Amino acid sequence: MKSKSKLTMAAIALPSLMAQSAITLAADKYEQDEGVLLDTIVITGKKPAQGGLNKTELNAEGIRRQQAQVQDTAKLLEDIPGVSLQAGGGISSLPIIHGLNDERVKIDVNGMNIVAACANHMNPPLSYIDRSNIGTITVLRGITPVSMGGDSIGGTISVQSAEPVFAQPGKDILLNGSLSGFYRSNGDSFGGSMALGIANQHVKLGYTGSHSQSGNYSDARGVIVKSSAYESQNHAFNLAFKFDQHLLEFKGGQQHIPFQGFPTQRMDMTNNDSIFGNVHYKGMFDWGNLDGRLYLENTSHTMDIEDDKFYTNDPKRALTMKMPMEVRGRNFGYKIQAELPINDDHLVRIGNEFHSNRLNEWWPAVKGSMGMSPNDFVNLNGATRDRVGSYAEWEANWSPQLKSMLGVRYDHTMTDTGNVKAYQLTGATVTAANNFNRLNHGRSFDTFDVTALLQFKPNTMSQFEFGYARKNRAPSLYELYPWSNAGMMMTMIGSAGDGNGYLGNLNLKPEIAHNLSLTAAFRDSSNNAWEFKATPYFSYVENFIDADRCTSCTQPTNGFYYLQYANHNARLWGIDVSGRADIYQHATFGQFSTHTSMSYVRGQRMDGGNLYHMMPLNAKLSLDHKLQGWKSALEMQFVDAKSDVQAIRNELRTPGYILLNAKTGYQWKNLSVDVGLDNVLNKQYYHPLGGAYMGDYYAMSIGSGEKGNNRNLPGMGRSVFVGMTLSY
Ligand SMILES: [Cu+2]
Repeated sequence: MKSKSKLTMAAIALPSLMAQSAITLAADKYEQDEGVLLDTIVITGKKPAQGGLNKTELNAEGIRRQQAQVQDTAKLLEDIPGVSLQAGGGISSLPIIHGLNDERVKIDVNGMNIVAACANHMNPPLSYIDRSNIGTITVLRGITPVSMGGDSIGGTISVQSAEPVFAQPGKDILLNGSLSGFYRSNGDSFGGSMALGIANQHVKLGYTGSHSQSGNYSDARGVIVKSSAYESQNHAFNLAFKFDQHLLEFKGGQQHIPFQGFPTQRMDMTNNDSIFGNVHYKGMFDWGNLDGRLYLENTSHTMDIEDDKFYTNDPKRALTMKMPMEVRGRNFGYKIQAELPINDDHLVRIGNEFHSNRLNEWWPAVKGSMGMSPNDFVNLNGATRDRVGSYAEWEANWSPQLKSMLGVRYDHTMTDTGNVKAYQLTGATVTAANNFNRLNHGRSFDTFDVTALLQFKPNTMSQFEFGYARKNRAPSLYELYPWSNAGMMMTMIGSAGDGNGYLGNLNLKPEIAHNLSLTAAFRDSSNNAWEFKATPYFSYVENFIDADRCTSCTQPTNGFYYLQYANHNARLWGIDVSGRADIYQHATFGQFSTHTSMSYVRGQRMDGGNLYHMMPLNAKLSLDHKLQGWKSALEMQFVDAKSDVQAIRNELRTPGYILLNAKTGYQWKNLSVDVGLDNVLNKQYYHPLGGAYMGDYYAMSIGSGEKGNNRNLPGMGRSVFVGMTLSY
C-alpha cells in the first residue's frame, strides 16, 4: 500500500501503525511514493521530493520561522507560485489562486468549512487560526482532487494543526510545549504565543494560546496608513485518544478580536467573537481507512466606523454618527471518508460531506438619525446555505512511470433567506424591502465536478503532470441576497476592497470552471543540486460571478460606483515557474543556494474587459545561506506595473516595484531566534491587489461630494522584526 512509503511525515508524530493510518489519511492529497512533498518555496532548507506537482505543503518548521515576520495566516502562503493575496485587515487577507479569489478557493481549517460572517469578508476562514497553532498548510492549485474540492473553482487550502504526539511505548509521560514572542517595529506590533502538551501513550491534552496587536503601520514616506491597526486573541484546546489503529480527537477554541481596522473597507471590525468545536476520528481497518469529522462554529461579528474614518476633528463630520452593524454566523457540518485499497496499485476513496451556513445580519437603528431609524435595518434574516456533497475517487499506479487519478463529485446546494426590513417606515427603501419580500428567495443548485490527473515520470530526472478539472461554485449568500439599492446600504456590501457599493442578484447561476494545467518538473537526480518546475494553466469559467454597473442606482461622479453581481463567462490563463539550485558548499562557510518563483496571470471577461484583481507578472529571487544552526536569506521581490485593470469597478493602476528583504535565524538546541528587515530599501510601493485606500474616508456615503477613488493602499515601509521561540 502507498502508506508504507509515506511514513516519513507521521513517523515523527505517531508510532508505527497509527502512523500508517495518519498518512493514508494524508493521502487525501495526491502525493507520490517518495513521501511528503516540500515545494521549493519552503524556506526550511529541506529538499523537495518529486510528485504531487500542483501541491505545495508548508511544514511546521517553515511556518515557525515566519512567525516573527508574518502575523496573518494567509500571508504564510504569499511565496507559493500562483498564490496571491488581496489585502484586508492586518490578519484578514484573502487568498487568490490562479486569479480565482476568496470563496472561489476552498479553505479547510482543521476539517472545518467556515464562511465569512460579514458582507465585507472581514472574518475569512484563515483568520480563525493563529499561525502559531498550525502544523501544516497544503495548497492545491487549479486541479484539486474531488475529495478535497467541492463548492470551489480555484483550488484548495487545507490548514491543519500539528498531529498529536503521544509518549513512546515504555515511557511514562510526555510533556512538551513552546513559548514564543515577536516584535515588529513598523506599527509597533508585538505578541506572543504559548503551547502546552501532556501525553501518555494513549491520551494527549494540549493547549495553544496567542495574543497579538499592532498599531497603524506607516508607508515608506513615514505616513501612517489609517485603519490598519488590530488586536487578536486565540485559545485552542485539543484532547486526543489513540488506541491501536484508532485516533479520536476533540478540538475546541475561542477567538476574540476586539478591533481590526480595514483600510480598504467603509467599515472596521469593532468586535469578533468566535467559538468552535470539532470531533475527528480516523482509524484503520482490514478493509481500509475511515476518517470522519463533525464541527460547529459560531461567530458574533460587529462592525462600525472607527475614529480614523470618523473625522471627529472635521467640523463637517462632527455631528455625524456611528453606524453599528451586527452579524451572527454559524457553520455546522460533517465529512466522512473511506479509503479502500483494491490492491497494491489501486485505491478508491469515497466520501460524503455536509455543510450548513446560517447568517443573520441587522444594522441597529441609530437614535436621532433621520435615515437610520426607527427600525433595525435587516440585510439577511435567517439566511441559510446548506450543501451536501458526495464523491468517489480512484487512484491507480499503472507502472512506476505512470499514475492516474479520476474523481467525480456531486453537490446539492440550497439557499434561502427570510423577509427583510428598511430603517425607515416610508420611502423608496421600504418599497424595495416590500418588493424583495414578495419574491421567493429559495434557490437550489446541482453541480457536478470531475477531476482527471495523469502523472508521467519517464526517468529520474523529469516528471510531467497533466490535469483537467471541472469545478463548480454555487453563489454565496452575500452575492444572492443583499437587497437594498440605496447608496449608503450598498457601500456596506462588498468584499472586493474596491470601495464600490454592491447589490445582490437572486438570479445568479453557479460558476462552472474548466481548469486545464500541465506541469513539467526537472531535477538533478544524482546530487539533487537543482530543480525546476513550470505550470502553464488555462481556465474557462462559465457564469463567473462578476459585477455590472447597477442600472437602478444613481451613480456618483467621484470614481466609485454602485454595482450588482452578475454572471459572465470568463477565461483566465497564466504560468507558475519555480526553481532552486545549490550554489556553493564549504565546510567553514556553509551552504549557499538560491530559490526563485515567478507567476503570471491574465483574466478576461468574454464580453470584453479584464477581470478584477489579476496579479501582474511577479517574481521572487532568494539567496539562501545555511551553516549549522544559522539560516539566512536575502530576498528580492519584483512586481510589474498593473495595467490590465477592470473598468467596471474603476480598478486603479499600480506602478511596478522591487522590494528587498533580509532575514537570519539561529537555532540553538531548544531556542530559536529570528531577526530580519523587511523592505530594506524603504521603497514606497502599492501592492497590485491592495485595493482602494479609504482608511481615512468618511464611511457612510460614496456620493459625488465625498472624496473620490484615486488612492491605492500603500504598502508597509521598512520594518525590523525580531522573534524568539523556546520549545521543550
Ligand atoms: Cu464586517
